[in-house]
Amino acid sequence: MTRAYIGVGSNVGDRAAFCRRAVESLRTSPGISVGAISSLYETSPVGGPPQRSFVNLVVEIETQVSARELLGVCKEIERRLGREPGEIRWGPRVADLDILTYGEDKVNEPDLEIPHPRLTSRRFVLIPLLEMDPAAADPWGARYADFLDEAEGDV
Ligand code: PH2
Ligand code: MG
Ligand code: MG
Repeated sequence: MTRAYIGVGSNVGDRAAFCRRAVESLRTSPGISVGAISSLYETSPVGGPPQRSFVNLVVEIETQVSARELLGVCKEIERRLGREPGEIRWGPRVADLDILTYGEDKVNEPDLEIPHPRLTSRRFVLIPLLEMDPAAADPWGARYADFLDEAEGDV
């Protein structure tokens, strides 16, 4: 069993409902059990075109599914919630599920980087993650709390 954290965001339609549906979809996925769920945060968009504010949360899961399979599960949930392929990078989206951490694993592949490469620069993921685990640290031992001051975005 591996503990992983998934960042969830939406800035289209009923943003909070899309975030909750994403969590429920993870809960019903084979081999995944959902643990703690952060509060929902309204956050200013970071990067991309001018766009509506986001609702973000972070969810803790315990899983037997590999990191690679988990990426597929996240993409499939996004697709089922209505996300269209080929959208603008960092643009509006109904649902975005990003693997933030996967145990102590380090993955560096073109389509999968763990820990998430922008985790430490985005307050909209650091704050919900630290709400659940204030002492959280990356696989090299750096504490996520130490990145908060330099990170971007209003939460
Ligand atoms: N996601 C992005 C780009 N910018 N900004 C906020 N506040 N929340 C997000 O989830 C977000 C973003 C790309 O996935
Ligand atoms: Mg994202
Ligand atoms: Mg994503």
